[in-house]
Amino acid sequence: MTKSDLNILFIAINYRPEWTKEKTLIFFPLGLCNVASETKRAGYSFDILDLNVTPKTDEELKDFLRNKRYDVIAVAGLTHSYGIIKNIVRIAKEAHPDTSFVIGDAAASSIPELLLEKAGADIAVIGEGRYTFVDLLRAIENGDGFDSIEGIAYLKDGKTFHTPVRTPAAMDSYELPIWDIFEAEEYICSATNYENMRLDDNAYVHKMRPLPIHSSKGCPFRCTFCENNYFHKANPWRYHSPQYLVSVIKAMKERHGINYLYFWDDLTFFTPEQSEPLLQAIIDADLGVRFSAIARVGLLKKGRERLAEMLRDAGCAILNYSLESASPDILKVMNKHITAEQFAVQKRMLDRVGIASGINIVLGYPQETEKTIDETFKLLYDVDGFPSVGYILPIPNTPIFDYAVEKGLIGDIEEYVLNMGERQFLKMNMTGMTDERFQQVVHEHLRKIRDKMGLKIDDEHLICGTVLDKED
Ligand code: B12
Ligand code: SF4
Repeated sequence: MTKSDLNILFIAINYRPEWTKEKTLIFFPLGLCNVASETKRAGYSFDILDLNVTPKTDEELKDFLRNKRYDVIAVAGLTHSYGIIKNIVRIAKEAHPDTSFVIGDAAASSIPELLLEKAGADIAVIGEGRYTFVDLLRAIENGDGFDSIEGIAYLKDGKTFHTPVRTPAAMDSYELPIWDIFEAEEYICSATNYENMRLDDNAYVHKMRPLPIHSSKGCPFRCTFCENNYFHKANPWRYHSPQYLVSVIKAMKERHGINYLYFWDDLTFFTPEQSEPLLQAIIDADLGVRFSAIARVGLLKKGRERLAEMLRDAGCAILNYSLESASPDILKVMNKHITAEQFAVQKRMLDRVGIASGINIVLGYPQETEKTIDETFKLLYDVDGFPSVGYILPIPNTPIFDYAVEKGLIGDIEEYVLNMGERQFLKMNMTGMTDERFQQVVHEHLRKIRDKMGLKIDDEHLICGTVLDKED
C-alpha cells in the first residue's frame, strides 16, 4: 500500500454541540491541527470533518461516514467529551467496522481504558501525539504491529496495553501548525459574534482577530484536581525560546492577520528569569499584537513592578492566574503552593499597570464550608476580582478523583464520565452543604462583587459568563 492508498479522516468535534458558531465562540482545534500538519508533512493526504464549522446531526454524520470508507479516523477530545466520541465511533463502525479509530488529546491520556474497552476506539495516543500518529500510519500501512510505537495504548487480548512512554521532542524542533488545514478564518471571525465575553468592563472580544498559540507544555506543579498529574507525568515543564515564539507570531500575523493571541498553556510566565527574555523579545519585535496568558499567583510581588510593566508593554491584556481558594486548609489539600496574600499583591499590581486579571476558583473540596466560601469571596470582593467559578470536576487519574471513588461518590466510571459535564455546573457535592444552599451562597457572593464592580452581568450568567443565551 502506498501513502496515497490510506484514507484518513480527522474529525474536530464540537464540545458543546448545542452552541453553534452563530451563537458562541468556537475554538481552533490547535492540537489536532498540529497532528494533521505533521501528517501532511509526512506526505499523507487526508480529509477534514470540522463539526465546529459544519455541525452535523447523527443522520448527517451517518451519511457522511457511509459515503467514504476510511482506514483511519482520528479524533481529539477532552474527558468530558467521551460520550460524543463514543457516538462517533459507533456511527462510523456501523458503516465500516474495520476503520481504525485513533483518539488523542486529554481524553486519551485520562481514560484510555474506557475509550478502548467500552467505546470501541482502537488506539489511544498518550500525551504528545504528532510524531506518534505518523508512526501509527506507517505501521498500519505496512501491516506492522504497534508494540514498538512509544506513547500509545491499544487492546491486546481484550485488555488495554500501554507501550513505553514517549520522550517528547525538543520544543523548538516543532514545525509551525499549518493553520489553513482547518478553516482558520471561520475561527478568527467567530470572535466577532461573541458579544458576551468580557475582558474587563468595556473590552469585548469582537474587535479581535485571535488565534491560539502554545509557548510551553505542562507545568511543574501537581495540583490534586489537575490533569497534569498524568498528562505530563513523565515530561518536565518545557517552553519555547523567545526567538522561536516571535517567529511563530510573525507567521500568524502575515498569514492570518491576527492581532490577538491566546496563550493556551498551563503556564506561560513562571519566574522573572524565564518571563523577561520572552517579554523583551516581544517588545523588541514590536508586533502590535495583544494577548492573554497564564501565570501563577506569586509571579508578581513587591520588587517585581518592572516585570508587571514589561507584561503591559509586551501587550498582555489579560493575565490568567488561579486563586482556587483563599482558605489555607483547602489550598493545602489542593497542593497549590500559593497564599491568599500573594494573590492580593499580584491582583493590585496588575490593576496598577492596567492588565485585567482572569481569576479562577474551584469550589467544593470536601473541606469546603460556608466559612471557607466566605473567606474566598471576601478576598475577591476586597480586591475587585470577579472570578470564573468552577465547582470541583474530578477528572480520572487525579488524586481528587481517586478520593471520590474511595468515598463511594463515583461508582461506575463510564457512567460518571458520560455525565460529568463542565465545571460551571454542580455535579458532585463533596461538602456538607445541600446543593441548594451551596449554590445560593455562591450566587449571593457573586452578586455582591458584581454590584460593587458595576459589571453588566445578569443573574443567570454570574457563573457561565461566557455563554450566549441558547435559542428556544
Ligand atoms: C485552551 C483550553 C481551553 C479553552 C479551549 C478548549 C477547546 N475546546 O479547545 C477553553 C477555555 C474553552 C477550555 C474549556 C474547557 N477546558 Co480546557 N484547556 C485549555 C488548555 C489550556 C489548552 C488546550 C489546548 O491548547 N489544546 C491543544 C493541545 C492539545 O495541543 P498540542 O499540545 O499540540 O496537542 C498535542 C497532544 O495533546 C496530542 N493531541 C492533541 N490532539 C490530538 C488528536 C489526535 C488524533 C492525536 C493522535 C493526538 C492529539 O498531540 C498534539 C501534538 O503533539 C488545556 C491545558 C493544556 N495545556 O492542554 C486545558 C484543558 C484541556 N481543559 C480542561 C478542561 C477540564 C476544560 C473544561 C471541561 C472546563 C470546564 N468548563 O469544565 C472546558 C471544556 C469545554 C469546551 N467547550 O471545550 C482540562 C482537560 C482535562 C481532561 N482530561 O479532559 C485541561 C487539560 C486543563 C487541565 N490542566 O486540567 N479549555
Ligand atoms: S498550577 Fe495549574 S496547570 Fe499546574 S498543576 Fe496546578 S492547576 Fe495544573
